[in-house]
Amino acid sequence: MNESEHQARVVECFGRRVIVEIATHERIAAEMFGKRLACVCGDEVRIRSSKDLGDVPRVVEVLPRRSLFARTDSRGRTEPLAANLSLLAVIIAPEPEPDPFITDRYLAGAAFANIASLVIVNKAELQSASSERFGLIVDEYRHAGFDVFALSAKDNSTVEPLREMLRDKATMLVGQSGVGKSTLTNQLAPASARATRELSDSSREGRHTTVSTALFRMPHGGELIDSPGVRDYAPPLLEDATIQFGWPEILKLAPQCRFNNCLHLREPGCAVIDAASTKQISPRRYESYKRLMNIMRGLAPEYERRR
Ligand SMILES: Nc1nc2c(ncn2[C@@H]2O[C@H](COP(=O)(O)OP(=O)(O)O)[C@@H](O)[C@H]2O)c(=O)[nH]1
Ligand SMILES: [Mg+2]
Ligand SMILES: [Zn+2]
Repeated sequence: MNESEHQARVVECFGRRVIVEIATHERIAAEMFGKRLACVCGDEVRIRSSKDLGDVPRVVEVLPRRSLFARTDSRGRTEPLAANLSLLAVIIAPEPEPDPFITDRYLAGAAFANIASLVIVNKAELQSASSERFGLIVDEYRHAGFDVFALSAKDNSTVEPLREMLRDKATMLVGQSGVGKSTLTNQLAPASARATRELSDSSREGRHTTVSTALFRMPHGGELIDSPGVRDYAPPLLEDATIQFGWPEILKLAPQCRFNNCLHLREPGCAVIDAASTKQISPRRYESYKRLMNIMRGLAPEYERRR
């Protein structure tokens, strides 16, 4: 038989069809072998090629993942989004109108998956003209202890410090549609040539919005994954007591609560409730923590029903 096996990296997925990068950095089309095998962008896989002309290489094995970033869909099912990430960069911008609760849940999702995270404030050149509300949102992330990078994806000179930071990391860019993920991808990995959204005047409908998750190499080192915009994000299902691990400022106060199993909801002697009511931590971020707990409790029965 004229067959050979190689290790490869999944850089884009279209259902059963995938694009993989092989050792020469060449990108080739491949197909999943068998119905049970599934992979996501960033996966390390083994592909089997045959020398027969016209035969598409098959992905025959997905290698163990160093990390897996996933979401929960509305039915409580876990949907993997990307594998082997070392950093999740959550982008916010003064426009479109930010929903900080989505950003909170992304940051929490990274923590639950043991992936480092940071906040990128894009379109920084618009910030002075933007609402006071936006400035307060950015401050909340700084106070909660997250790394915050402000830049303008359209202005290469402002991107330089981030480029350094992302070197030798595998980073996924996430955030609401229109915050500038694809624009930043083009700046950091010019070969990616990602389509960015332009609003057409007649309909105000977005054109050229990103439809697939895809991995690119940055010329100075590091890998970057651009992803389609989302309307919402919820992490995979969690126990009540685990949710606080997504809120560093809450986790820090938890040892001061009267009860060591405190969920910071209504318990007496709760240091987190005290801190939120005196604005020592952001009341909105605390609200966000309680919201995620409600979402998780609401999804759990859906999930149980499906088993
Ligand atoms: N003013 C300004 N606009 C930007 C900046 N970065 C991106 N945009 C614009 O924001 C819109 C959405 O960008 P895009 O990269 O498609 O966003 P995505 O949906 O997150 O991938 C496009 O019209 C971009 O030109 C920036 O730094 N400043
Ligand atoms: Mg995009
Ligand atoms: Zn408490």
